[in-house]
Amino acid sequence: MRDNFLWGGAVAAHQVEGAWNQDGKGVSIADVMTAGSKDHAREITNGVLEGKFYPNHEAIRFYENYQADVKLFAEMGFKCLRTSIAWTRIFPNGDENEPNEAGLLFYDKLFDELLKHGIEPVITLSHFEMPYHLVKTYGGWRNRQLIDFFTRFAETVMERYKDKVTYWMTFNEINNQRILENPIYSFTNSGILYEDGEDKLKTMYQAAHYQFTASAITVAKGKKINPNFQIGCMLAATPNYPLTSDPEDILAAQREDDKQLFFTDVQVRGNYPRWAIKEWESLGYKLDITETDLADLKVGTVDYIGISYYLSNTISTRPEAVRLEDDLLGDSSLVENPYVNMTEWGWSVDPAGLRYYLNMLSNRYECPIFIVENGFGYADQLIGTHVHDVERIEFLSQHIKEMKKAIDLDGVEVIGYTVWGCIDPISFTTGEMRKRYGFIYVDRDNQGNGSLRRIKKDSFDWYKKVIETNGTEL
Ligand code: BGP
Repeated sequence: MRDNFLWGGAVAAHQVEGAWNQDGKGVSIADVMTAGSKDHAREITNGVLEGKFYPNHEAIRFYENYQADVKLFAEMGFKCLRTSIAWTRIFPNGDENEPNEAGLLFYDKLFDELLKHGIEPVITLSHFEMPYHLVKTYGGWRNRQLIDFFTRFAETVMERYKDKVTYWMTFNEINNQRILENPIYSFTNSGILYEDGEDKLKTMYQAAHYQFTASAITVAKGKKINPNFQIGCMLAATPNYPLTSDPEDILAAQREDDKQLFFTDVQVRGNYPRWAIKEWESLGYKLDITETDLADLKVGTVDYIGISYYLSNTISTRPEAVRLEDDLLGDSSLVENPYVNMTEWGWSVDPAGLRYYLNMLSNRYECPIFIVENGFGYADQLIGTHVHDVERIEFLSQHIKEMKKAIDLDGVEVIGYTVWGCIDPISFTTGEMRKRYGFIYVDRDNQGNGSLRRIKKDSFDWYKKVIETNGTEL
């Protein structure tokens, strides 16, 4: 493990900050989504607030508590904190010409606080929190104008924080928009709700193209602002295993990997993979892709790949395979893997999959990888003043071991590892508080009750030791 390895934690503005309409902040798409649970989906409202419970409005009030929270991160020895800049604090509606100074000031204060403790901010520019106004008025990323709005936002913050932030990422889990069957993904990635009968795949490709272009322009602009900037993409990394050695299963799994890596292919290599161009031809898609866009994609390739890793998928076309209820891929190919366990939320637990995927990315792209999310969602119990989260310690320790094998034995270049939800956040997919990830417990429940008091879990001291020993003591 290198000495300057970036150990730390990760959150996103909308999942922790709260203060959803304070100091000039505009309404983001996260602010119009109601609470859900593992059994009922979050509702995407039309932005008219009708007494429903919107968990992101208050979240865990990091906006007011950031100093005390950063102190706890420092106590664990964090080298970095990954968070996002809420687009709506800077450009409340997204289409203004001038930024909101109060919003810019908040991140000045947050980054100064982090740096004071020797913690480097790692910043995502768009983490499921675009201005809702851009959805209503422009149709979200269906619209080419979004490229200008996004790049103006990106340029503004990169200019402002050029001496405080080195590591940036453009779009969080950009490949999630590939999941066409669950509206939460198109809405949070792209601000798009598909209409009945719409060719979702075509719309998705168009929106992704505008995002790729915006990302590439951002990389180019960022490098002009500060040549030392490291600007990455961000991929939800989910290996797709074939269930059997039936060649059809192998091909189906390979195709699924390709669909996921389509996004990284463009952002790392700067051009579209050949299979995608063939697919567009055969489906008769004429996308709005200009020569200038293609030139931008070539110039604005990323410096590193940020990944989130939680689980693996298993794929089969065979009739006897046991299909998963939650068929996110939309073609009934997701099946049970008899070799891995599932969490309460149906996420497989597969530490070796992390090593496998790191190798795959490293071999395919030969570029540095930053694990910016890995974590264990669990319904932790507060017993007296303690949370004995042994399951989380076990999960993280197994994953770090596999990461170390990838680094030490396989030569993969991993620059850092940040544990998702280092302080309990609002869950993104379910909007719950009950699905916790933190080293720090936050006293708040699914209905929004609780004192918001912070309590160290057992994993707090464990992770402190991991960082102190640079991953030796697990
Ligand atoms: C990723 C997101 C995060 C985060 C995490 C855990 O997809 O980038 O925002 O929340 O998943 O997901 P969840 O909160 O739904 O358990």
